[in-house]
Amino acid sequence: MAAIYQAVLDMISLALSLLSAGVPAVAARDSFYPLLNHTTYISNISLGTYGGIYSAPSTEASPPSREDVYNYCSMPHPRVASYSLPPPVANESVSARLVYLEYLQRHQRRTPYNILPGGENQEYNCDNIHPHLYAAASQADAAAPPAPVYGQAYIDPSNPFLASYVNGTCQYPQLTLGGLLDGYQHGRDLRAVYGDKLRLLPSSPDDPTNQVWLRSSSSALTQGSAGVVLRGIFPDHDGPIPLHQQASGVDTVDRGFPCAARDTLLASIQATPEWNEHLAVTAPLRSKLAAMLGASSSDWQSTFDHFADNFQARLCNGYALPCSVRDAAECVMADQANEVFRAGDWEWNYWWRRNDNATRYIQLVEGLFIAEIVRRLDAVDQGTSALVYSHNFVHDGDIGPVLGALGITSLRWPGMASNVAFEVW
Ligand SMILES: *[C@@H]1O[C@H](CO)[C@@H](O)[C@H](O)[C@H]1NC(C)=O
Ligand SMILES: *[C@@H]1O[C@H](CO)[C@@H](O)[C@H](O)[C@H]1NC(C)=O
Ligand SMILES: *[C@@H]1O[C@H](CO)[C@@H](O)[C@H](O)[C@H]1NC(C)=O
Ligand SMILES: *[C@@H]1O[C@H](CO)[C@@H](O)[C@H](O)[C@H]1NC(C)=O
Ligand SMILES: CC(=O)N[C@H]1CO[C@H](CO)[C@@H](O)[C@@H]1O
Repeated sequence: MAAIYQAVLDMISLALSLLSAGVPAVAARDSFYPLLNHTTYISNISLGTYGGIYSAPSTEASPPSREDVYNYCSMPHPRVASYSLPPPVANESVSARLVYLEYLQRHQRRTPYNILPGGENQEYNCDNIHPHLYAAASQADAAAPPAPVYGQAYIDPSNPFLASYVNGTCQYPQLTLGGLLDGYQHGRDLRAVYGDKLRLLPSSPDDPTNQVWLRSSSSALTQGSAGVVLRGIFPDHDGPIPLHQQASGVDTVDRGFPCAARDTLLASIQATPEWNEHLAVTAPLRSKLAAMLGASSSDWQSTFDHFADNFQARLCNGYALPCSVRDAAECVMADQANEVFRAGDWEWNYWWRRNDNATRYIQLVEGLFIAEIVRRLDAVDQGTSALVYSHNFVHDGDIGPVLGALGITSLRWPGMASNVAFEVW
């Protein structure tokens, strides 16, 4: 048992090394972990994106980036070219076989959650992707096979809210074509590593022997990502695949369950002198963006979540940074966006690593989900489980606390498709 846990710990450190950031300008592997423990990281304009990539083509898969580069739009994932065996396996000092993979990933890239309160100066177009939604009787021979309907988003020109919203053919958020193509590549790469090379994955998710467990949050975004990633993993599989979801009112991922203690603790975390210092050093930036984009409400001003989300969604899908709707000459500059992203990184590190109550906060937000993972690992250890592969399609708000729990040195905002692979050898 101890040996297995040691192997799990080894693999956790491998997974962490696969996950995060690098900076060509700063010495490669050190820059994986920016000095996020001080607000000078936010205010120091010369840091730019700290080596991070914030762009991706709109209608093609993201080009693969180096495994140690923080690519917000498409985070590095296991690939045959960069995968390394655990050191004692690689140097043959132990003879071991991979017996279990627990894989977590954030969904792929998408449109924003947060539309600028003053309106958007561009349309979002999602005509090139069809989010399918239909129900079918579980008996294949039932008398009522459904038509494969899909969601075609639009806004009626007479809708009075259009003037201060965003025109186009998307839902917010939704998977984009670029995200779909990235997801397919992600799945193909996992098949190449964990199927072809390490011979762990079965060829089909149909599991009379209960070898495969697939789960998503109750969001269309994670479900759409699952469909395309799983096609990459199971290219020859025909027919439907069960994607497990807990009831959304009590889901243990994506903050699905109500928890007053969690909300109270977050309020106290966001009232400390350090938190207030980060608001003070960003006051000039926040007030410029508020005036330009009509974003002065506390939703937009109390954290960098909304600005970062809005800018990332544009840059990760081939659009430009926003301009004021009233004055087309007044636009968000790259330096401003970079400061927003650095502030976002600082906040994620503060929430999940640095604040005095981070451990308690992780327990309240993610403890139930982490316990589910630990129970699966225990069952594998005790030989009471037939599972060989579990894949969870979740959110940044799940990956962040898991990485905090694992003790990541410093935590940048977990980008699109950021992932953790727990391997049991
Ligand atoms: C931040 O971390 C660095 C490196 O560990 C350390 O030298 C520095 O004192 C820390 N700063 C603060 C404000 O804790
Ligand atoms: C800003 O970052 C640069 C490295 O890019 C560093 O040399 C400089 O000392 C930093 N300035 C401050 C005020 O921290
Ligand atoms: C193999 O690698 C492990 C882990 O790095 C190390 O502890 C061990 O000494 C190595 N064994 C040999 C024979 O090189
Ligand atoms: C919204 O987009 C549609 C389709 O491109 C266009 O016909 C319409 O004029 C646009 N409406 C506004 C208010 O921009
Ligand atoms: C709600 C809670 O647990 N608050 C604690 C956060 O950390 C500070 C400093 O360690 C404690 O004093 C609080 O009680």
